[in-house]
Amino acid sequence: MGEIMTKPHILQVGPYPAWDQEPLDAAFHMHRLFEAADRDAYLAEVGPKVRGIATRGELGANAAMIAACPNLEIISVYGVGYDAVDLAAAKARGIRVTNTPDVLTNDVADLGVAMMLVQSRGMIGAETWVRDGSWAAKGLYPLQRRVWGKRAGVLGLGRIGYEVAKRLAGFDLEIAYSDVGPKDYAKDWEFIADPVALAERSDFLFVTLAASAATRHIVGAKVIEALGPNGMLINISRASNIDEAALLDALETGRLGSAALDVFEGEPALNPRFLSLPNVLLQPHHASGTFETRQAMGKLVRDNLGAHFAGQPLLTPVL
Ligand code: 8YV
Repeated sequence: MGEIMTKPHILQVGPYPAWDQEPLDAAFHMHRLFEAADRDAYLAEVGPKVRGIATRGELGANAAMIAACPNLEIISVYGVGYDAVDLAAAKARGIRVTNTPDVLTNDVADLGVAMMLVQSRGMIGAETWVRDGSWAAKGLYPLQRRVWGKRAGVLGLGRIGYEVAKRLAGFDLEIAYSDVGPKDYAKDWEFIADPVALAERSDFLFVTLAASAATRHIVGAKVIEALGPNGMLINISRASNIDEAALLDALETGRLGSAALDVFEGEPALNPRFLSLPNVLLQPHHASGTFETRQAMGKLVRDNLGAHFAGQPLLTPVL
């Protein structure tokens, strides 16, 4: 060996924890787009050197970013969702794309189920009731809604949807799911092809679909109203799967009972109408946000980049 390797130049779209940043800085020339005052000027300057993009699920890599990097070979996504990557642009140029599946599945499922429990039992309000002295001053906290034994619908029975359903089975929920077709690994659960029919028979509807142009607003006014005034919508996928305007209208008018949401259109800014609703539980896109999972995600991002530049097979390729 003994040859001096030139470190590949990587465009970094968003921040990573120090435990990822340090090894990335050691192995590659990292160019931090998110720190640039003028992103277009920065892209024009570093783009020609860039052979890899390291991004986050929600940030992706758009056509302009890909076009600004004429020598781009690989896009490594920190996240299972790659809907924010312009796959057509990548494919047209033979650019490889990787994501971080599997390592986050259980945490995302945990958070979805936790949101259902917290919201159904009114735990955020109950905590405030204790902290602000209402318990002593006003007495008993209002009664809440039971979870166990109810009917849950899982929209999208992929890796995350499957883990959600498995957990719900532990709460003796009656489970049904929608997907492109029945799954052989879901024999105990009812398959209902039509999302409106799924929502109609469900008390809790979990949205666990990989987002794409085909699933955009798949949860529209009809699904939301079928879920109804006693129903709860839980979204741990992407905001684009839900017609957010229809959701806000239904929550404001009581045509939908409640929602527990980890993702929002235009996040981290969100529609201020959400903030004045008493019947929503809001989370900051944090379903994969544990030390353990984020460490595994960061390692996969690095290992995919490392494998690519070493001429080895990618660990978790999308393209
Ligand atoms: C991450 C995600 O929060 O996996 C995904 O697709 O959206 C989340 O796990 C995100 O990608 C981290 O930036």
